[in-house]
Amino acid sequence: MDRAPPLSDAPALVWLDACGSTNDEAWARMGDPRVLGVGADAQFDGRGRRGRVWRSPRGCGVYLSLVVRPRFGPEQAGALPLLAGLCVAERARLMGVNARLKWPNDVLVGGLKLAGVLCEARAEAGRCVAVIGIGLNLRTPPEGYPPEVLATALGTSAPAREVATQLAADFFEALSALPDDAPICALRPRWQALGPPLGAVMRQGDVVGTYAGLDDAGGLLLDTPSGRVALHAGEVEQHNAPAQARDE
Ligand code: BT5
Repeated sequence: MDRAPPLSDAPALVWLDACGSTNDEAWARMGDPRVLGVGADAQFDGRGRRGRVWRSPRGCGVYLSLVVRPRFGPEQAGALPLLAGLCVAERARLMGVNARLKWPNDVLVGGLKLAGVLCEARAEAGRCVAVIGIGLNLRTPPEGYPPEVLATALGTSAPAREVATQLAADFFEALSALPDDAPICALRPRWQALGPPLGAVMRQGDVVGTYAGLDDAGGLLLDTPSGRVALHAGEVEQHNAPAQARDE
C-alpha cells in the first residue's frame, strides 16, 4: 500500500489558513494514516531546496505537501520528485499552459518557473517515507515577483484547494501505477516527453554537454567531449535547443 485509503470521515488533505511550511506540517502528521497531505492558503516560511525561500503569498498559489510511503525502497526515492514534477506539468498543461520540465524538479513556462518540488525523504526500517512539497503559482501577486525571481503563474481563478486536491489525486494515482522494482524507468518516457529537447546544451560547473535523457536512477545524462556523464544532484544551466524555444 502507498497509503491506507482515507476513512470516509477523515480529511484526506488537511487544509490550513496559513503556516510556516506545509512540509513541516506534513512531517508532524506522518504518524496519522488518514492524512494524505497538508495544504495552506499562505506560508510565511515556505522553503525551496538548500535553504532557499519559496514565495508563498496568500491566495496566489498551491502550497501543498503530500505524505508518501511508497512500496519501493529508499534507493528508488528519486522517482518521487520526478513524478511530482511530472504530475504538476501535466496538470498545468490541462489548464492551458505549455508547461515543460527542467531537471530535476522545476516546471517552467516560457523559461520562467511556474512550480517547484521539494522532496524530503527518509529511510525507516528499510522503507522510504517522504514528504513531497509542491509550490505552484496560480496568480501573480499584486506586487509582482521581484526581478531576480524568474517566475510565472497559471493565471487562473481556480481555488488553490481545488487544484491541490486534483494534484494529490493525480500524484497518488500515478504512484500506485508505478512498478515497485523500477519506478524511475517506468515514468521516464512521460518525463522525457515534457523534459528538455534531446541535444539541448547544459552546464553544471565545468561540465558542459548535450542532454541525452535520464538514466535508470533519474540522473541527467550529458554527452560531453570526454564521454557520457550522469549528474545526480545540483543545478544545471539549460540552453534550450531552437525547437523548444519556438515551442514556448
Ligand atoms: C523549489 O526549490 O523549487 C521547491 C519549492 C517547493 C515549495 C513548496 S510550497 C509547499 C511546500 N512547503 C514548503 O515549504 N516548500 C514546498 P528551488 O529549486 O530551490 O527553487 C527556489 C528558487 O525558486 C528561489 O531561490 C527563487 O529563485 C525561486 N522562487 C521562489 N519563490 C518562487 C515562486 N513562488 N515562483 C517561482 N519561483 C520562485
